[in-house]
Amino acid sequence: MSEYTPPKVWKWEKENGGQFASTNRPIAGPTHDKELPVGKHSLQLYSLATPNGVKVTVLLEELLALGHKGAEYDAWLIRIGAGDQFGSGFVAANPNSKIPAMMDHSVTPPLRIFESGSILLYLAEKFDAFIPKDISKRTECLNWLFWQMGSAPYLGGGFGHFYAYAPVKIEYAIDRFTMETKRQLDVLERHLADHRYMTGDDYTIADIAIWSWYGQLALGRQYNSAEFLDVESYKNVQRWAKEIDARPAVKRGRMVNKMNGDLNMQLRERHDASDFETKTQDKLEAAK
Ligand SMILES: N[C@@H](CCC(=O)N[C@@H](CS)C(=O)NCC(=O)O)C(=O)O
Repeated sequence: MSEYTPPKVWKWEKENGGQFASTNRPIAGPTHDKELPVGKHSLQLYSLATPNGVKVTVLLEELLALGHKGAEYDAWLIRIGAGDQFGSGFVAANPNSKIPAMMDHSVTPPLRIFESGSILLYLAEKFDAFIPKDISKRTECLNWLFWQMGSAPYLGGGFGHFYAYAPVKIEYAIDRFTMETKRQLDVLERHLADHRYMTGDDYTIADIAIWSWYGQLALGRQYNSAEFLDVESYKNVQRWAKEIDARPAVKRGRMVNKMNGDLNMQLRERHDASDFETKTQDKLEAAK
C-alpha cells in the first residue's frame, strides 16, 4: 500500500476520483439559482430512487394503498450526478443538499422536511399510520428507525463506496466495512429470528427504512455484492425481505424517480396514480 502523509492543513486541490467525484465538494450551499417546480398536490417530493429515496416513495404508496388520499404527491426527479441537489430551491428545502427532500403545502407557510428518517416520521404521524400507538412498540419502532439512520452510512458510504465505487480497491477499507456490514446483517438476522417485522406483528416505518437498505442488499440489488457478503446465509433477513418485496406498494415505490434498470420499472416523475400505467419510461420512449 502506498504511504500517504497528510499535510498540516487539508486543501481542496483535485477531484478524488471514483464515481460521484465530480459532485463532491468540501463546502455546502447552492452552486446555481434554480427554483423547485411545484405540482398540484400538497406533498411535493424531490428525490431519486436510491435507498434513501425509495423509503419515502414506498411509505407514500403504502399510505395511498391504505386509503389516505391526502398522501397524493408529486415526485420530481433530482439528478444527483448532474448536481441538481445544489440548486438554490433544493438547498432551501434541504440545506444538506441530499435527496430526499419534501415540502408540505397543506400548512402555511409550506413546511420543509429533510432527512429520510424525519420524512418517514412526519408522514407516519401526519396520517397516524405505520407507527404503533402503544408506547413500548412505538419506542421500539423509533429505536430501529434511528438504528437504520445511524447504521446505513457504514453500508453505503463505507462498504458500498470502497467495494464498488472507489477508484482503487483498498483491502483495509473493504475489510473494515465488510466486517461492519455483516455484523449489521447479523443484528437483523438475530432480531428477525423471533419477530415477523422489526417491531413485532405490525409492518411499520422501521421496516420500510431498513428494508430499503438491508432488504434490498439481501435481495442482491446493491453493489453487485450478494455473493461477496453471502447474503443468502441470512435466512430470517431473506424471509422478511421477500415478504416486504412482494407488497404492491413497495413495487410501485421502487419505480418512482428511478433512472436505471428496466425501462418498464422507471417512473421518472410521478404526478398521479395513473402514471404507473401510462408514464413508465418504456411507454414514453415508445410514444416518441
Ligand atoms: N441521511 C440522509 C442521507 C441522504 C443521502 O445520502 N442522499 C444521497 C443519495 S442516497 C444524496 O443525495 N447524495 C448526493 C450528494 O451527496 O451530493 C437521509 O437519510 O436523507
